[in-house]
Amino acid sequence: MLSALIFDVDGTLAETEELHRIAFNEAFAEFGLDWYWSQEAYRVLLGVSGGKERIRHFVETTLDGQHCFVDLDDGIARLHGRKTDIYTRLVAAGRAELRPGVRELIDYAKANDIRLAIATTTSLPNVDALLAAAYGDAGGSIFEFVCAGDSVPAKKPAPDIYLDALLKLGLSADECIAIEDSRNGLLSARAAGIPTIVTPGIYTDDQDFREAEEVRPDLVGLDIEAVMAPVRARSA
Ligand code: XBP
Ligand code: MG
Repeated sequence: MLSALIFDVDGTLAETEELHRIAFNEAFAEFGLDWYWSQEAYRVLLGVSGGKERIRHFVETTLDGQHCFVDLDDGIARLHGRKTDIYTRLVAAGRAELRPGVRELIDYAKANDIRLAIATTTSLPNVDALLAAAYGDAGGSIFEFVCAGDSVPAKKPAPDIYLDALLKLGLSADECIAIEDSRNGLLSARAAGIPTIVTPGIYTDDQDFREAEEVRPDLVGLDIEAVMAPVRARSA
């Protein structure tokens, strides 16, 4: 019995990673840093989940540990905080739209008593901004639980954020379906035992999704019950 859909956010609910990249570069410029993440570089950097972790990885690898901050942790925190402000402003200005089929699938779930949750690496203000842009004042009530960012010890591909969603929902993994866009997200959901549908995004279209129940260009026309049939047969 399908009891819940657990959505990823970036690249899944909406194609947002290009906005994140723009926000990172604007924050770098505001801080007077000569850092710039091209689309090509960002595709590689997205292998590291979490904006703060991604900045640290960039410093430790591309910059060989060289930076101008007196305290790197503090510098990353301030830089990422500014990036989040810039990103949420871009989303509030209407620069992010739900991907094709997302709104209809959410409507179907609500009409058929399928519960809804979010499991994302991104920061909570980013989720709030996207849901407000997509649903207005109702944005805060679309998903029963929003599990996001630093609320768990380890980010994707670790299972932590999906295990947190299962715990909050009070459901077992085989009662749910996860919807993701990236290999990190797929591995995270699968490590939590959750069957997963993947809709690759512009930055993840070259990744390996062999562990997915289904890989599709978008969610238009998705028959979610049909996806669950083989899952139910396996767990019968
Ligand atoms: C994708 C991520 C996030 C975003 C940037 O999250 O890895 O880090 O790239 O957001 P999702 P932050 O799990 O929704 O695909 O800078 O707030 O981390
Ligand atoms: Mg994603």
